[in-house]
Amino acid sequence: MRWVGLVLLSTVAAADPVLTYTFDDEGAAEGWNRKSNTNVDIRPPDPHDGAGALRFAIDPTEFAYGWVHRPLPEADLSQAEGVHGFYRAARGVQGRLRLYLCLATPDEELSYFGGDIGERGDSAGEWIEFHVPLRALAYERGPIRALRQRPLGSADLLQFISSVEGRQPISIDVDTVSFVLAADAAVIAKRVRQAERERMLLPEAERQGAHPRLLLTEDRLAYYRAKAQAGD
Ligand SMILES: [Ca+2]
Repeated sequence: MRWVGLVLLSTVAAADPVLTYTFDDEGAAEGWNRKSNTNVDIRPPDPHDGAGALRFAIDPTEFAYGWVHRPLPEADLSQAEGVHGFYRAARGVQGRLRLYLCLATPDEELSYFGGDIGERGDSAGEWIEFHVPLRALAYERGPIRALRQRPLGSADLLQFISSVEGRQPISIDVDTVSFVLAADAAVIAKRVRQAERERMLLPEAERQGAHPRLLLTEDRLAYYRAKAQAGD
């Protein structure tokens, strides 16, 4: 029984995120590098939590995308299951928000592993919870071809990148970004999927995203309503 107790304690301890960016400290913008057409601000109104959030504003005049990134801190991320957080974009703003881990190799180019956070149009000015499993990050380029080939370290980067549709500058807020362990990731992922389904069930007039959605025929609508009620 003692062994079981130790396992349970270990499970409880695992409930804390490995690492969290709250963006609440005065110096929270430091360390975030940005593309030339992207600006960073950590004091947008109404952060998701605490005193600040990370706002990055992209001017699409020259490039139809922008990004911010920063080196990872010295932390053991070997047990991290995914990246959890919240994002927000103004109503009517379309485009795809993505997350990258950029792995450094001395004297070589970075290796990029990317995955979707979500459609900005889904936000419509509200905070949207996201979870990107690390196993869902796909290799794009660079000498390191597998994310778990070596431990993540402080030479590696966490990057947020977004495309911009149209010619008007846009801004995106992210807040409370954590590397989470498997015990939390399962609960979070279920909650995020539930919220996605609820957004799909919104009447057409309330939907903001321009991306192709499920064709909600009557039988599919019934299926997704049943799934939403089941909490799956
Ligand atoms: Ca915050």
